[in-house]
Amino acid sequence: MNSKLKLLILCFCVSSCLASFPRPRGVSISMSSFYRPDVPFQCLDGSKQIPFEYVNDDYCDCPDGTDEPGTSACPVGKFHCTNAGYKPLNVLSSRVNDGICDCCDGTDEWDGSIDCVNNCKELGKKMREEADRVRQLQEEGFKLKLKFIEEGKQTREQKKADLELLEKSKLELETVKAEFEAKKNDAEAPEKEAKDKHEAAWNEELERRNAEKEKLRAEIAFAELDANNDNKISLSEIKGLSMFDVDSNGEVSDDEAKEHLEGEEEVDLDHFVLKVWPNIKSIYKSPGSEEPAKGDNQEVATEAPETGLPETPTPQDNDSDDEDDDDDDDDDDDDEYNDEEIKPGLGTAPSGQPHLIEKEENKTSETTDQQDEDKMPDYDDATKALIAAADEARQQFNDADAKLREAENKIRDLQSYLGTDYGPNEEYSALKGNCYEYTDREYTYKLCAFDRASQRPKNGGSETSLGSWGKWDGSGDDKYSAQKYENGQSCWNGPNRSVKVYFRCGTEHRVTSASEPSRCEYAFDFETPTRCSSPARSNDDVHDEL
Ligand code: MAN
Repeated sequence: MNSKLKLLILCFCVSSCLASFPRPRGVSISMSSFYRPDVPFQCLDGSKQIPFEYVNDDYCDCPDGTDEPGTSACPVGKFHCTNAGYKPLNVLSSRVNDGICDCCDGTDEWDGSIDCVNNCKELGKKMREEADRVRQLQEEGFKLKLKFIEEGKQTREQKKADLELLEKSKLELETVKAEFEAKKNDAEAPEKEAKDKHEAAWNEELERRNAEKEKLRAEIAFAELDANNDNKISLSEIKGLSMFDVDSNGEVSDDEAKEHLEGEEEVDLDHFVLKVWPNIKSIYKSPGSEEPAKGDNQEVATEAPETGLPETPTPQDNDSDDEDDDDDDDDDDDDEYNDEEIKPGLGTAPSGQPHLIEKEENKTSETTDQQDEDKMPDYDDATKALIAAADEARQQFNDADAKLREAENKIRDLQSYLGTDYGPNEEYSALKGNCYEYTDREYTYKLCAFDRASQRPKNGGSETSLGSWGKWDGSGDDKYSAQKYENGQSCWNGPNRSVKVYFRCGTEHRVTSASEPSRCEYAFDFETPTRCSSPARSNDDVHDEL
C-alpha cells in the first residue's frame, strides 16, 4: 500500500470517528479513534481495560495515564492542546488547571479559575514570519553556496591541471639545473686551479717577505746585543740583560746565558740569526728598554748606551701595540735597514730617536701602505677571464636552481590544497585563505580558515595561538557542520588550546560568537552560505543532485 492511500484511509477513519463521537478533552485528533464511548477503554499501553465512563473521571486508572488526558489525575499523563493557528502541544497532565496558561489556546485551564487569552493567531503569525525569514535566508545563502560550489570545483580542476604541468616542468628544470651544474663545475675547475696558483705564489711571496723581516729583526737584535761591537755575542753580553733571567732569581747565570747561546761561548751573526734568534725572539726586548740584571756583568749593561746603540722606546713610552708597530716600522723600512746599513747605523746611531718619532707621526699613512703591501695583487688577465666565465656559469646555475625551487614550492602548495577536504562539494574552499575576526569584551579572536585560530587581548599584548587546522569535527552524519583547530599554545595546568568552529547558514562568512566553554577549549559560531540548503530540498537531495 502506498503512502498516499494510507493517508486517505486514515483521514477517512478520523473523519468518520469524529462524525460519530465527541473527542474527550486533552485528546489529539490523531488519537481520538482510541477513545470510543461505545466500547470499553483500553489503556494505550495495553495494560488494562476499563469502562469508558472512567475516562477523564479525575481518577487515574491506567499506569500510562492515558485514561485521564484532560485532568491532572495521572502524574504521567499528557494533555493535548490543539492551538489552532499555531503549533499543537502536549503538556504534562499536572499543568492542567494549575493556574498557569500553558497552551496558547488556553484549553489547559478549563475549570474557569483563570482566564487565558487565546494568542495562538499572533504566535502563528510570528512563527510564519520567522519561517519566511529563515526560508529567505536559506534561499539567498543557497544561491551563494551554488556559486562557491562551482568556483570550488573549478579551482580544484585548475589546481590539478597546474600541478600536472608543474610536475612536468619540474622534470625539465631538473635537467636544466643538472646541465648548468655540469657547466659550472667545468668552469670552476680551471678557475680554481688558476686562483690557487696565484694565491700560492702570493703566499710564497709573503713567506719570503716575512723571512726577510725576521732576518732583519735578528740582525738588529744582534747589533743591539753586541755591546762591544766585536761582531760577536758573548756570554758576558747576555749575562747583563734581565730578559735572559729565565728563573727570575735576579741574575743571569752562566748556564742561563749559555742556554740562550745554544751552548756556545760566543756566536757570530750567521749563527745568531740561524740558531739563537728563533729561540729568544719571544722574550727579546731592546736592551735599552729593560732593567739590567744584577751581578758580574752589570757594567756591560750600563755601558750599553755608550756603545752608541740607537735608543729604543721604553715600555712606558710604548704599549705592546707600539712594540709591534716598531717591528712594523722596521719592516716598512726594509730598504733603509739592509745588511750593510744596519750594523754601522745601529752602532753609530745615524738616524736614532728622531727618526723613530718621525716614523710615529707617519704611522697612519704607513699602516695603510703596509696594508696595501700585504694585500694580494690582482689576478692576471687569464685568471680574471676564467673567474668571469665561472661567475657566469654560477649565475646560470643559480637561476636554474631558483626556478626549480620555485616550482617545488608551488607544487607543495598545490599538493597541500588538493590534499584538503573542502566539503562534500568543494563549497568550503570559499573560506580558504581568508581570516575572520570577532571581538568580545576582552579579546579579539581570529580564525584563518583551514590554517589557524588565535586570540589577542583587546587592550594590547601578544597573540596566543588557539590551534592549527586539524579536521572536520561535526557529529554523526553531519561531519561538515564543525571544524577543529588543535594544538594551540599550552594552557597552564591544562590542555593545549583548541577551538571548535560550529557552522550555520548565513548570507556571509563571519564569526558570530566566540566563547570558552571549558578552560582553554574555545567555541566559535560561524555563519556561512556553505551551510544553507535549498528550502525545498534536504541536504541529501542537494548532495545527490549535485
Ligand atoms: C589566557 C587566555 C584565556 C585562558 C587563560 C588560561 O588568559 O588564553 O582564554 O583561559 O589564559 O590561563
